[in-house]
Amino acid sequence: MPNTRIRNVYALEILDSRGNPTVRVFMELEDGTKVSASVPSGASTGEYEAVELRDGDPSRYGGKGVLKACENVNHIIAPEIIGKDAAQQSLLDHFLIGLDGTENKSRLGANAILGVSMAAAKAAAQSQGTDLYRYLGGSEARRIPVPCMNILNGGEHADNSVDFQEFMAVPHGAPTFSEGLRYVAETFHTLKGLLKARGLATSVGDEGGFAPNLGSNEEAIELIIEAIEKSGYKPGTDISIAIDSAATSFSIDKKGHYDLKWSGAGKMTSDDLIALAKEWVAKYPIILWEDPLAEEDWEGFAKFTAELGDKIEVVGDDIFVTNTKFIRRGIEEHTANASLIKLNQIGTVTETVDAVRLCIEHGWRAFLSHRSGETADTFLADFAVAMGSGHLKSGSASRSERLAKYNRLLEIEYELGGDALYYWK
Ligand code: 2PG
Ligand code: MG
Repeated sequence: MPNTRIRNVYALEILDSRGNPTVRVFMELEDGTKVSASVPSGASTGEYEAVELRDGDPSRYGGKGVLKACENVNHIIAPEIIGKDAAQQSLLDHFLIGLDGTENKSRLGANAILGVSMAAAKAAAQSQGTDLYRYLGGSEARRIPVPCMNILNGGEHADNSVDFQEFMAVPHGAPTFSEGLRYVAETFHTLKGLLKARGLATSVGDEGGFAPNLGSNEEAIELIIEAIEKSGYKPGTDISIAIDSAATSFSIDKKGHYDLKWSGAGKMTSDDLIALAKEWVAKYPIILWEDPLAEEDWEGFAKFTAELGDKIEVVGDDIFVTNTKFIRRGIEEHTANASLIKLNQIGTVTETVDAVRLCIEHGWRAFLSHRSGETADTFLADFAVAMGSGHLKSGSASRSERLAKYNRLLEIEYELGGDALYYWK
């Protein structure tokens, strides 16, 4: 048996895909295994996410430095976990939660804790000569997620006139992951041509999708449908559309009032947004809708789900923040029928696994997700296969930090050969 005890662990401040500091943790085991893990960072964050510790020192990176989080790894966490077994993931994660001692990981920082937690999983897998997806998911781990590719960006991820943050192309009709990826990558390129032909910008947003100024939010859908067709695919059969409104970013109070400020469409209530969604779902091949309403709008969310939950997947992101406490409430109140899953919203691998399991046990779906600030780390790809939850979003077909995850999934599919599974539901 390899010796998976931790010999050394330390953290380094690195930069993410937006050029903002984030944490990279290095871990070495007694058997000589060496790994590193890098932590992502969001822009449209939920209020109750685990705390991403930032230095707040305006003289460095506009206050966004993460030296404190790194010091916490080096001076508080390291001395406590050196000698512990990296292969005992949940014991280690619960030890870290206890060492932090707060409910939202605000003392040591979720960025510090998650880096250590991910590094331990990677180190234990590597030491055992096992791929990470197998180590975390066992021999059953063979379902490759459908790539929900965010080809058109708006909201806080872009500087354009589109209110909804993400318009994703979902190749659920493809026979395999690699074919699905090809379907949507081709659609991305076709969309570029369509935008160019209309004299619209083809510069990209934070997640690599195009960020043109459009006349309305609906135009985004119409353009994507045109791109799907022009690429030779059938909307609704080969490729459908998923939307992340990220509605918290345009909510103006905690009472179900919104301002679609980027497009200039103006003020709307929860009921208006629900009516709009009903109209679009009837008209367009929409398969999934994330954060159609804001994180505090539990009532609006439940209404949305009552109206549309039998037709599409309704995903809660900011409202659940990958936290079993909020997901459990959502299950009881029929708030949605799926939860977005982001490792750094909750801050340890074990708690993220718990959130996925809770969803699946209650007939909900778990939608695995990157953050808008990413690194080249491919942990998410292996994690999504390990969880077998059937779909993931990792941005568009541009920007290497996005493609790194899709490319890792290609590798996993290749390695699994005929054993790989690919289906939407
Ligand atoms: C989201 C995410 C990822 P951010 O809202 O789902 O796409 O964005 O990381 O900015 O929260
Ligand atoms: Mg979201």
